[in-house]
Amino acid sequence: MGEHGGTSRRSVLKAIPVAGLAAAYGRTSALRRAAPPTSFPQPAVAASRPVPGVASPVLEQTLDVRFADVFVPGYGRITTRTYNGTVPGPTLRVRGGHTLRLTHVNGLPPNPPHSGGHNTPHCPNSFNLHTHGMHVSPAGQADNVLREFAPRTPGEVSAGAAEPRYVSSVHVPVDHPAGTYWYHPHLHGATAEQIVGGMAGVIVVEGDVDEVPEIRSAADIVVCINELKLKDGRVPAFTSGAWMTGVPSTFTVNGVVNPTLRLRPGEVQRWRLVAATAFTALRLQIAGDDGELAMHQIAQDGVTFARPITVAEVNLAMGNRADILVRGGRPGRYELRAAQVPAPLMTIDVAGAPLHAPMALPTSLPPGRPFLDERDVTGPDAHREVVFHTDPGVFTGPFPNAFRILGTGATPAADPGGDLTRDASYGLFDPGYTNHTLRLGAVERWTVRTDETTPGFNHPFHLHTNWFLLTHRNGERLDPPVWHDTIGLAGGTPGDSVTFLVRYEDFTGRTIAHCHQLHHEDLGMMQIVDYVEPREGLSGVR
Ligand SMILES: [Cu+2]
Repeated sequence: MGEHGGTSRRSVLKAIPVAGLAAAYGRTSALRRAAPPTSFPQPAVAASRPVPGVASPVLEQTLDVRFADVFVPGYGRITTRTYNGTVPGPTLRVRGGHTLRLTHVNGLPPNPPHSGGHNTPHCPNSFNLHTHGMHVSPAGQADNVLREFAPRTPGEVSAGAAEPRYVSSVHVPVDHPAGTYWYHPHLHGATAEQIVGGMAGVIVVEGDVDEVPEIRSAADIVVCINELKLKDGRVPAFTSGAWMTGVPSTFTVNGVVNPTLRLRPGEVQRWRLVAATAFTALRLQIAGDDGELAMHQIAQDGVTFARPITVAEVNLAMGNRADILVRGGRPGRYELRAAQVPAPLMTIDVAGAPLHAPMALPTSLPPGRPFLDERDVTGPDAHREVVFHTDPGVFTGPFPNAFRILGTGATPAADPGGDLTRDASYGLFDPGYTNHTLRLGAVERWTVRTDETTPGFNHPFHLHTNWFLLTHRNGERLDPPVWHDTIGLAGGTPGDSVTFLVRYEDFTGRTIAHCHQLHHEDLGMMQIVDYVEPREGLSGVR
């Protein structure tokens, strides 16, 4: 397999200035786009290219995973599990019809022994690949989060065996919406520890929205927000439920604490905001001494809106993305801040000569997905209601809380006649149990509710493989409804709910729905969904 990138290019994967960025784009169409106007850290870029004998272009990239020493400007040197020695990993740019062909090298040490059951953290040195938000196959070698890319065993290390390599091959449908997605490891039991060490990268699907004249002339800037959990320059091992307590989060944008972006008065930039966070939902604003910069949101979770929506704040739960247009106004310093995060995420320096004619904002956009019609939902079988619920003090040992998903399709209790609040199985992840059988072509309504009384326990709901159309929050209709792949539910607000419509399309296979507060997921707040052909499976909801 050809490689362009991978370990040999580690030295360039950091804070590349404009010239380096253009070089990294190489032979792609990206050279047509306006480059960022000043030096601003951007991840390295890997792009698809024609491959002899293959009908459509392929993005070939090695993702080399091992402990690496990384310098985080504004924090210092850290030692952490990385993709290709950088935080975040390289940005992967494809178009509909292309294929991602990724080679994963597992250069991590052997896994420590584990005896605590599958719903406690385990196998921190195994991983896999999730292409978060993308509508691609969840099966085989594609977006299959039930695979495991294991490291060498102690015996293999002693014997000098080669580091294992694993392949992902993800075909992007030709009509895939153009937008912003991301990749990260998703092995149950290891996800949180790996993501808070910086294992995350951005996927850009290029397409129609990029050709809108006002967007084509705007600089295309990745803003990948990582939440690192570091103590003495390392991620502490996930050995107790209180793991994150007392370890402050370090937030970086493209691997730098509070980098500065230059924006000229009148200039419009397109920012691809990615919440590659594990624990913290981000309520984002841009404010300065002399006022705010408006955010003109053009997409949510990779799906372009019908028109830009001007908002004072953008809410990103863990895993969400938003594409926004920002136009430089009054000169001065502004900060991108998230509520509840004490330090600014990045600084915006509006400076320089004003543009002779301010750049325009588009008035309409090519919508990424059509809306679903609620009239397609018929019958009581089309409604699933799931509930995020925590029971404290259920287990002895370092992980006492039971993080459950109850309601439709809940994992059965070990003792159905007993005290369900103390049950060791009820509503907890069981990889052998199918919580939801979802038939292709069906349109269903889900309501996801939280019982959560603890403010710190927010529970973003994430469904793999298919977007859903959020129609209601707490029973109130959204106008317009918005496509998501992840939707936040705050802790401390028991009774809060979201309602969405979803049509299961194109791909069969077993995958998952889960809470995207990632230590909850590792502890069992996850379900198996099985996408099946229409004639398979039981009729109705299960
Ligand atoms: Cu949760």
